[in-house]
Amino acid sequence: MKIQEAHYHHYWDKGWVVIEDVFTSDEIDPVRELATQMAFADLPARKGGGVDESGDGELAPRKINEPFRRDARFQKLALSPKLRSVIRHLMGAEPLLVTDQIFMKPPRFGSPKPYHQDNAYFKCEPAGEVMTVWIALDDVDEKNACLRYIDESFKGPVIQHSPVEGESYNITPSAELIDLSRESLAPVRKGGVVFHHANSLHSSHRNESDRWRRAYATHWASANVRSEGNTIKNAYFKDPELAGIFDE
Ligand SMILES: O=C(O)CCC(=O)C(=O)O
Repeated sequence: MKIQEAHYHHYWDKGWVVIEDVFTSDEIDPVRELATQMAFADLPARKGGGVDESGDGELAPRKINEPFRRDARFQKLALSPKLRSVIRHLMGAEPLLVTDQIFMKPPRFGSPKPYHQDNAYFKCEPAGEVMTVWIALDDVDEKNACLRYIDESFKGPVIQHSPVEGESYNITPSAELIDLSRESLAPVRKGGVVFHHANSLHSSHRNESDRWRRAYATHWASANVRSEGNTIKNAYFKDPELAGIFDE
């Protein structure tokens, strides 16, 4: 897998880039099946944590935290040499895995993710060596809630975010700080990957289609990165229990 100059320039001009066909269906399918099984297990017990509820009480999976800790199939995909080679090129440093999540939006479900910068949560410096790598497990377009970016927003600092009313797990900047005239959509096919800078403002809408929208998001930093909170202290690459996986 070789990245092109155009990918590199798009990333450093806009703060994000889509690269198609990083993974084949044979590589994605086992991970997608497993993620879906895990997402439906114990759904009622997980209410209030990564589960969406419709007005009439129907439950749907929304998020799985830290799947990498739970199964070798996630480890294989996240640590695949071809993926790490792209991240290394874009970031200009050796990428180390910090954490991961599965984001799920079943058909006609999937609560919106409000605009945010990942670094408002991570509080890492230098931000240019922190990246989110979002692996599409389905074909994703505008109808089934592709990612949306504010172009060039990564060129500024982390702006003030406040909790969203009734959604304490979401923080977002006030509306006047989000220049929607600079919004771009990032559709991507299954097996493609969206890469974004930690300071890029991004969001996604509800899934309005009758298709699934699943993604495996991995978060990376270089060895130079420090965090104000526990992001780096708790990173996978620092965890002695996972050391054997990274040594392989
Ligand atoms: O999948 C989504 O809708 C949100 C993803 C996101 O915010 C992220 O990966 O940083």
